[in-house]
Amino acid sequence: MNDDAADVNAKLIAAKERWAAEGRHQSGETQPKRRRLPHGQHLTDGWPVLDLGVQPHVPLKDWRFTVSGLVDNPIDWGWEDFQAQPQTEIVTDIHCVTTWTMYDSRFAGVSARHLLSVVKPKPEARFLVCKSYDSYTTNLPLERFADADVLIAHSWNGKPILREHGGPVRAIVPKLYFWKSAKWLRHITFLEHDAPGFWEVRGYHNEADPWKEERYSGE
Ligand SMILES: Nc1nc2c(c(=O)[nH]1)N[C@H]1C(S)=C(S)[C@@H](COP(=O)(O)O)O[C@H]1N2
Ligand SMILES: [Mo]
Repeated sequence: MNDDAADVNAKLIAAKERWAAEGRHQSGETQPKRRRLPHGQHLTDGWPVLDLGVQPHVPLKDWRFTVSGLVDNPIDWGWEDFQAQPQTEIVTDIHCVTTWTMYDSRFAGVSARHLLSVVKPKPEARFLVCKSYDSYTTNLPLERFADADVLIAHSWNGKPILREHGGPVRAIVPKLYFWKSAKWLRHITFLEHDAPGFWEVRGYHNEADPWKEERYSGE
């Protein structure tokens, strides 16, 4: 090495020594970053439609939403009662057990938290079942339903949710596989004991957390 090269080399080593002291390139994250796409999922272009072969037609004038079971204040809302509640918007990714994931959907409606503040579940209420106009059911622990991002939704990306996607009103439970989000929502009942729903008694996982790949109950 000639003198010039030795000089450059020494400067480089000194610089690296300084970076080491400064902790350069250290991200500062104490945990690996969570990926956005859960394992086993792929991004979908459109929004697929999944149902039991029936897409109930519920005119707004006939629409009812009732809550009963272990609550202090059971409700029976028509469309205007529902619209008169405080409105909430969320932007969320949704994950279907059939492996599609859709990013950044904007849903509007009444938050589960607001609904809970109206119906006031009794202390012994620990679970609930959503029942739909097509007779579909799905069950949730009360603590999952009480998450800040759970909605009784009427709009998607600024427009009424189409009938094929569960309009006029469907549940949105963003943190769980999408079968936990009942379309054509008609009724919620609060219970002391868990009561597995349509897919939950047909081999789907009771908890349905996509980040744990809780797809089927046999796993
Ligand atoms: N009432 C009702 N809700 C339902 C279903 C259904 O058949 N009936 N299917 C579930 C399943 S398996 C999925 S994946 C999503 C599909 O919603 P989408 O058709 O809007 O994509 O709705 C869920 N909610
Ligand atoms: Mo599904």
